[in-house]
Amino acid sequence: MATKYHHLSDYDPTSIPDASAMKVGIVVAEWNYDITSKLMEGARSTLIKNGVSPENILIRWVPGSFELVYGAKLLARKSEVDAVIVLGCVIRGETPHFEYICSGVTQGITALNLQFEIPFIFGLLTNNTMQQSIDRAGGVLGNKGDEAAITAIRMIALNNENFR
Ligand code: DLZ
Repeated sequence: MATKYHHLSDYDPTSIPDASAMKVGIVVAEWNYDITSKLMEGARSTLIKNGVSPENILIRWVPGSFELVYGAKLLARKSEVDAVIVLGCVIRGETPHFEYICSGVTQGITALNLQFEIPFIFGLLTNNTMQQSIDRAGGVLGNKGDEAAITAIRMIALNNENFR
């Protein structure tokens, strides 16, 4: 999503739907905390900047990215949020762990999107190096947390539309 050529952090605020009545859940992984805490701050501040009230933002931490799917499911089941954003950072190592975690989260979030009537937003950094993650967590390529927040607002607005 956040490449050198395309990222949403420089969005046009006038094009974002009214978010003042929206409730948003955020699930964040503690693994790579220096990165994920910045993603979380980006998401939270972007939601607030676009009208979501702080008391309507529900944040829950989970140990690692693999736990994001279960955390997101709990928020969907046990709270009344209109969308759930998951935020995590997986950095490629020397073993195939990276592939397993990334594919588990991707498939899990896809399944939740099909299972529930609210959108689940994929804010997982899947990078080869720590520098790539730094660049995407408030660095030169913006903040993927901001992008996830804007995506959540747009998807909630879409869900609220009358299609008839
Ligand atoms: C085990 C593990 C590894 C090796 N790497 C990461 C990572 O880069 N990013 C991340 O968010 N979590 C990692 N984890 C932890 C797993 O996501 C998970 O928390 C554990 O396997 C326990 O289920």
